Amino acid sequence: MIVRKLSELEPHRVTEGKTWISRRLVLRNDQMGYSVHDTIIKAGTETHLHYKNHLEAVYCIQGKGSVELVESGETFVIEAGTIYALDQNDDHILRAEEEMRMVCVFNPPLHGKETHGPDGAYPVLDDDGNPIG
Ligand code: 9YT
Repeated sequence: MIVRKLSELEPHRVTEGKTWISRRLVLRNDQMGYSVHDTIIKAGTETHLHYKNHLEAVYCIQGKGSVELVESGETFVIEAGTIYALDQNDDHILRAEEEMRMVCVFNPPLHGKETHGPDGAYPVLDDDGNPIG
């Protein structure tokens, strides 16, 4: 069994983007088949994301903002107690009115070394952190 505390995460489990900081509680090398992140989205920010190679579910447990689907322009209010699941690898824009705290689950799991491409996607990495495919 794996037991891990947010307050004791090793540095390789913490990654910061321009608009967010993500604490990866479970990663690919834990061999669970998904990764689990506790992510803070900074207040007043806008983030364009398009996980073409991953399915992501995002459960907001704190704060308020919105998510816009780029293709349709449809916008949804996201607040504590709301989950959105990008089941169509949806191209989207996340806007944080307030600081938001999100629990994110990725399938396939993130390795931890990924960086967002200009298109908002992450590559799929193997156990050694090398690109697959
Ligand atoms: C909600 C979202 O996808 N934010 C970007 C960071 C991502 N959760 C990650 O890499 O942990």
